[in-house]
Amino acid sequence: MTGSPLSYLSSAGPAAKPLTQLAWGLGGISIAVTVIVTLALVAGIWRRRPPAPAGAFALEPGASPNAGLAWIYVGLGLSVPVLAACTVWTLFVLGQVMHPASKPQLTLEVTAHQWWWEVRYMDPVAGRVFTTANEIHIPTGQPVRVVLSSPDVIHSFWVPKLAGKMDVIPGVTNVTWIQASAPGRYRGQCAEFCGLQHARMAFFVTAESPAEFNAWRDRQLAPPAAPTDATVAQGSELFAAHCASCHTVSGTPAGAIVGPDLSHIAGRATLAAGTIPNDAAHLSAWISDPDAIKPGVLMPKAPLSAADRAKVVAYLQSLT
Ligand code: HEC
Ligand SMILES: [Cu+2]
Repeated sequence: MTGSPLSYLSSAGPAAKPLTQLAWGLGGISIAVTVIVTLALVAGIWRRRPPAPAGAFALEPGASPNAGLAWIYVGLGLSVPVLAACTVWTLFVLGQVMHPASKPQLTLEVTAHQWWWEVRYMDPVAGRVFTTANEIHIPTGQPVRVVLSSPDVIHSFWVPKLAGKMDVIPGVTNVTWIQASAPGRYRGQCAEFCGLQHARMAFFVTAESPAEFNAWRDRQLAPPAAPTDATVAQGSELFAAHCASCHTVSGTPAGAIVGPDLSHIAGRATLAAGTIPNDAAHLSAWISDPDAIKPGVLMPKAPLSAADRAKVVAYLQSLT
């Protein structure tokens, strides 16, 4: 249960750990309360009043109509301090996860779109800023600042193992942070209903050692190699004609930002916000009819023959 990717009952970093402890604590208290109340109820049913003599008033002789009131004071005396402690604990946890222990060195601008995630890696040097989608890489052991915005509707950024939810609201910039203590691939999910494909708006955070992260970042910064193979070259021309109105491939004239940046699409494990694996067969199926895979998706079918589609797929697979 705690091992499943979206379980918040286990955590992998300091932004999520206090929340995990709170979830176990409040869960445990709720279960204890339910058990105590149930036992008291069963005991009450078990210890019936002695039957009243025939024709007598239903109250036991000599019983006060307020009998039992003392138990209400016992109940209040037990539950008020526990509820007050839960409130204080919750406020304390909110304070703990508000800010990381050290100032983040890395800032990501994450834009939630219907139904995918645009991720921009910020850098003080303008030439070292780049954009990717749906698969976020971060270095382990340090906080990463995440600045959230949305051009369409309300979404919510949630990586349960790394941090609590943060809403992404049009016209508002919300800021959160994530941190992974250990390398791994952590699943994220849009956590605010945002339309037809809300369920297929997942993403991944890959945490790797700072050295591996820097190597990944350098690969993202370099434009993909120019086609050397004839099929790939034809694929790039077809891409320019049919796809460049929405997608960017760095180092080429394709520079539109309606859909995800595809500069290094071959380096991603999944397509369309974690919906399908990234391989030749799924790429081809996606291009031929995205709506069949993700109904309502904002990418149209490409009017390409099977042969041309294979060339476009070869081109996309060359974008490492
Ligand atoms: C009208 C704009 C538009 C056009 C034209 C378009 N796309 Fe897309 N594309 C999108 C959008 C929007 C998405 C995101 C879909 C989603 O996941 O909800 C997308 C997603 C993708 C993805 C998945 C990317 C990822 O990061 O998972 C691939 C691959 C892709 N498109 C390839 C193509 C190819 C190849 C063409 C040309 C044959 C093309 N697209 C034409 C808008 C477009
Ligand atoms: Cu959503």
